[in-house]
Amino acid sequence: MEDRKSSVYFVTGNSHKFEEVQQLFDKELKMITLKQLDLNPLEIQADTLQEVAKYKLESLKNRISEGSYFIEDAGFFIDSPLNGFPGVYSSYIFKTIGNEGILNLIKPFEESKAHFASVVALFFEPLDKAYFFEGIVNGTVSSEIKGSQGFGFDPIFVPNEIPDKTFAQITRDQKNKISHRGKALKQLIEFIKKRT
Ligand code: ITT
Repeated sequence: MEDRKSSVYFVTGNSHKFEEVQQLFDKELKMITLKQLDLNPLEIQADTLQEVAKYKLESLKNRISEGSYFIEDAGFFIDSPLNGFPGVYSSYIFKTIGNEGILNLIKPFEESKAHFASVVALFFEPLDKAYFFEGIVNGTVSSEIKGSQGFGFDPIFVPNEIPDKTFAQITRDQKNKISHRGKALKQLIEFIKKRT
C-alpha cells in the first residue's frame, strides 16, 4: 500500500501551474510525491486573492477524504495605469480580451507597472487548519506580445529582475526562481520540510 504521508495533492485544473510546481518539488522536496487533482473547486468572486484562496480550500474539505492538499490562486495586477486591474478578474479577462486586449487598453500610456501575486492555501494532515503562503513579482507590461513559453499573461509581463525579457521568453526554471508562484511555493516547501 502506498504511504500517503509521502504524497501531497495540488488541486488545480491548470497543467502549466502544476508543471511549475512539480519542478520545484523535484528540486527541493524529493521525498514527497506531488500529484495533480483536477476537482474544479468553488471560486467565489471576492476583492482579494486571499479570500478566494480561503474559500477555494474550504470547498474541498468534504471532497478529499484523506491526505494533505493545497490550492493556489494567482492574479495579474496592472498597478499603473489600470489601478490593479485585472487582479481578481484575471481569469475572466484572459478568456475574454486576452493579452492583445490588455495591450490595447494600456497603449495610450508610455509607462506601466505591474505585478503577479500568488496565494497558496494548504491543508496539511494531521494539522486541522489552513496555512497560507504568498509571493509577488514586480515588473512592467511589455509593449508587444513576446515569447512562447509559460502561459496566460506571461508573454506581456517583463519582470524587474530580467528587464529585457518577458516571462514567456525565459525557462520554467528561471521563472520559478523569481516568480510569485516560486516564492509562495518555496515557503510551502520549507513548511512541509520542517514537518516531515
Ligand atoms: P486553477 O485551476 O489552479 O484555479 P486557473 O488557471 O483558474 O487555475 P488562477 O485562477 O489562479 O488559475 O489564475 C487566474 C489567471 O491568471 C489564469 O487564468 C492565468 O491566465 C493568469 N495567471 C496566473 N498565474 C500566471 C502566471 O504565472 N503567468 C501568467 N499568467 C498567470
